[in-house]
Amino acid sequence: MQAIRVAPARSYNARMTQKTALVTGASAGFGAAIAAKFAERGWRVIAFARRADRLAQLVERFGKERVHTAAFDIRDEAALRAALGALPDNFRNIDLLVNNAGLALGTAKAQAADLAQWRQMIDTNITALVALTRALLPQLIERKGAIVNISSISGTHPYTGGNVYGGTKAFVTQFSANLRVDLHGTGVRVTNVEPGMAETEFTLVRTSGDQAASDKLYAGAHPITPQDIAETVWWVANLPPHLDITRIEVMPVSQSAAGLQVARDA
Ligand code: NDP
Ligand code: 8X3
Repeated sequence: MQAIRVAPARSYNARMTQKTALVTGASAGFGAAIAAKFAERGWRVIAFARRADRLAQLVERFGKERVHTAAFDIRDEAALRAALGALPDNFRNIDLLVNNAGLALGTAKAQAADLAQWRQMIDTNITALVALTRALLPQLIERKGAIVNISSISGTHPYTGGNVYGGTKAFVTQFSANLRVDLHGTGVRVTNVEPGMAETEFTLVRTSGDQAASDKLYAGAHPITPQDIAETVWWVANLPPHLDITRIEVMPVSQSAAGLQVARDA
């Protein structure tokens, strides 16, 4: 009988330490969970967000060799370029970009919405995302890396008060699709993740700190958790290199899309 050959054991960490992920919005919610998951599974992680104290928790947990942080407003393109320029040598070779930083502001209908809030969503969810993506594309191509964009079901399914937030996420969804086409033949993977209702700081931010509104929204809904999305991103980023999950819509079982309405005699 032929002997079965067993490959020499290598630790999980030893296999993965060469890889580096850059995660935006890593101070809370999905981004913090994604950064932690990749760091704990052996990747180097670059964590961007505004709140330095939150980012510092990642360094405390995983150490400076594993996590590098930069605290700045991602809408500030000069600060973004400075943060990229200041990456330590061992964090310079980025294999995965997770464009996660983003927000919804306000729940008012368009006719009552605040234009400044609309601008902030566009500047964060769209303009900053494309600026960072453009800056990293050459090295992602060189390294046959991957991009995971965190979009939203609100980019596909309209709802009252979703107006510009949903518009920004529709942009992200279409940008992901167009990136895939432009990157055809480069080996770079692009995935658009489209989560539904998830309990993070999202609703607190959207309602300017209304904890009761946030609690009420999620009560009894068994929403998506940050861990769920971190596991999804881990899965798409670690598939064999010939596979690209182009889009993935993730909802809690409790949520479904029920669309059309009719105004009679309007
Ligand atoms: P959180 O509010 O918990 O996290 C948002 C993250 O984005 C924070 O780390 C925040 O960091 C960062 N961020 C926001 N604005 C800026 C900025 N100007 N500069 C730098 N960082 C910024 O929300 P989520 O984790 O839920 O959101 C993450 C992504 O997921 C967003 O793009 C959101 O649209 C999307 N999403 C959320 C869903 C949900 O139901 N929760 C569902 C579908 C998609 P800091 O404040 O420290 O700067
Ligand atoms: C967040 C999901 O449905 O609250 O993007 O807009 S939703």
